[in-house]
Amino acid sequence: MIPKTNTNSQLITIERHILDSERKLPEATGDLTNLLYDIALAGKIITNHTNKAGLAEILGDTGRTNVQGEVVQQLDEIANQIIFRLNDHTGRLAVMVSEENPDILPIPEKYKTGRYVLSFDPLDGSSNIDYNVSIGTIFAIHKRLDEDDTGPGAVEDCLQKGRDIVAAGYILYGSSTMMIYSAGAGVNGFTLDPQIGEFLLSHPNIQIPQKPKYFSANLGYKKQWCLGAQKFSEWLQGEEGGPQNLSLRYIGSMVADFHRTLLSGGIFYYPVDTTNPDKPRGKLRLIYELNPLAFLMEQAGGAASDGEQPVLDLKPAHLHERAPVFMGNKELVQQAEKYLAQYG
Ligand code: AHM
Ligand code: MG
Repeated sequence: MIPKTNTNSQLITIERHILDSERKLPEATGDLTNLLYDIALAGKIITNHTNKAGLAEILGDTGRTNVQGEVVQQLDEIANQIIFRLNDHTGRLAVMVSEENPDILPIPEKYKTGRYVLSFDPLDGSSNIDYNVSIGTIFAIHKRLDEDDTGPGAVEDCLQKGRDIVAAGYILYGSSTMMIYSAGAGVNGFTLDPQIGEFLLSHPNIQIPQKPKYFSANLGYKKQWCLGAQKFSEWLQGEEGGPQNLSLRYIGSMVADFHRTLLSGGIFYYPVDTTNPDKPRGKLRLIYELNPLAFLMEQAGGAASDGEQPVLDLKPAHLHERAPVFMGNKELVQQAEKYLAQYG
């Protein structure tokens, strides 16, 4: 007997979706498709590890030995290595760069290099791991600056603007694992079915809802923020004619706060802490965190700004550059820019 299903809904795996999108591009070589698929695979392997994160062996400090006398690794280091090792030998990448490493990650000499550059934060929100709160992997893909170059990639290849991203996305390890990505033609979301080990299309063509529902920021630091960000927060809470009905949500994992903002509408922001001279440009990292998510937000009809200009137009001067961020519904981001311009 044929099982009762909604015959209008197709089951589309991420592999099929990526392949179908590629077929629409006559110049595509398949490299980007395979690269995205390898990232999805990394997400499945990391899911396996995060699901076991409550077990002592994984939660121990790096360098400590467990009862078997093995050196224990932290989950963010494990995720970092999984992504690197899945991608170092495929011939698709010229170079990689990770939030976990101070310098670029060259492709080992024994392997061929390729046309693409992969930037990633292997496990964003890692301070939340011990509390069983959602964390995620964030990534962006650029073409190398000189596509005909067959030598190793260089730091300049990694210092490109977000505006030149070819594809970006994140994998969210939450109550289920989801992968959200865009290759420049809209944003699509896939949920991992753990029984069959496949990401299935669950959120086609994501657009940020017009009516914002939540705002999201660490208001615990409000007094340390610049006056513009403080005034903007008060406006969000209904002062000076601001919205009367926005709810506050803050997880402290940017990838999870972003995901909720994308699906529900609203704004996520992380301004500059004026009392922290070590971080004059805020906390979040432009290359690994802000650019990929800003790319998705713009693709979904929203906006992302550092308070003055679109995040995607910022040119990183160094690999671990930070920037303040305001991302979500366009009119809320514009309002943030207005307050920052007015009060500084
Ligand atoms: P991480 O890369 O060390 O995990 O730090 C980044 C995280 C973001 O996910 C999150 O938005 C932010 O730090 C939270 O910071 P805070 O605790 O200052 O609110
Ligand atoms: Mg991070």
